[in-house]
Amino acid sequence: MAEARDFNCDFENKWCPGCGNFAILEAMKNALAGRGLSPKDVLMISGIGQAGKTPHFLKCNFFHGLHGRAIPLATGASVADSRLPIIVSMGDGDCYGEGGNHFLAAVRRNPDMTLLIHDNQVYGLTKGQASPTSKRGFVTRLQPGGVRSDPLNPVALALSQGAGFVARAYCVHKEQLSGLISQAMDYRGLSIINIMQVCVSFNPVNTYDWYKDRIYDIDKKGHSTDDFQAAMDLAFMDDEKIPTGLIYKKERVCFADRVPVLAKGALADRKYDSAKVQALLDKV
Ligand SMILES: Cc1ncc(C[n+]2csc(CCOP(=O)(O)OP(=O)(O)O)c2C)c(N)n1
Ligand SMILES: [Mg+2]
Repeated sequence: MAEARDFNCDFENKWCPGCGNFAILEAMKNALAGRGLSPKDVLMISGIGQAGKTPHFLKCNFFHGLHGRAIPLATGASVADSRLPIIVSMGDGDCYGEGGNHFLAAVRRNPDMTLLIHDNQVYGLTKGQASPTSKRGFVTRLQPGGVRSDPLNPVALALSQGAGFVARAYCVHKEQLSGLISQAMDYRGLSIINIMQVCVSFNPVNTYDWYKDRIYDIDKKGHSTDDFQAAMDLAFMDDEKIPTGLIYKKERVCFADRVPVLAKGALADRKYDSAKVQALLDKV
């Protein structure tokens, strides 16, 4: 029987005390153990940032890639071996800024992976610059007059582009989050969970106190996850009330089913025929 502590890793953790990432990590371990998985059964992929360090602190197979580039790495891995569940951990900057175009491509392709975005609305690792999800007026040392752009709305963006599994979560509500992670892993295709994450060092606005009276669970309000219009309404939160839970779910064709050659099974199991490859190269 798998337990959350099987995923503990003794790599020294330098996240700030009180960081919302600790709760996200715990929710991940609970979700994985709850599914009876062991560390060798999971592949985690991340980019750069504090969120990108998550796989260092979780015992599993992992690849820590370049800033913004976790999604293409994960897509490649899913093509090579579609049997391994893939979890991608990215920060808001990593996913929607540096990796924004990869995010869009992934929504269109629908590769089978669970994408967790640790959305603290700031560039944490590099000490507090504005990110694409920072609110207008958010003051940082680099933006002393406040951010002038409007924030990106990741949930609305994912929905509008046809994503088939879109959820919003809050780091403190670990039980809801681990349940969502597990549901996301059941979904065949790209499952996106935008996790509202507190950054105790560089986001003095969106604190634990700030979230306390704003966050609410949509499951308790009888939301239908197949209602696109209702999902869009939930996407456009106004900061006074922040709905969390599974916002939208529909079946879509997975990337592996769009590429005929992948129907023959995992590439990792295929025999490599050097003569065929050479013959192909000789034609060039
Ligand atoms: C191509 C590239 N640009 C910029 C950087 C510098 N950099 C490293 S992490 C980071 C921001 C990370 O912010 P986010 O993705 O929100 O993660 P967080 O640290 O907040 O978890 C930046 C700009 C980099 N490493 N590579
Ligand atoms: Mg961030």
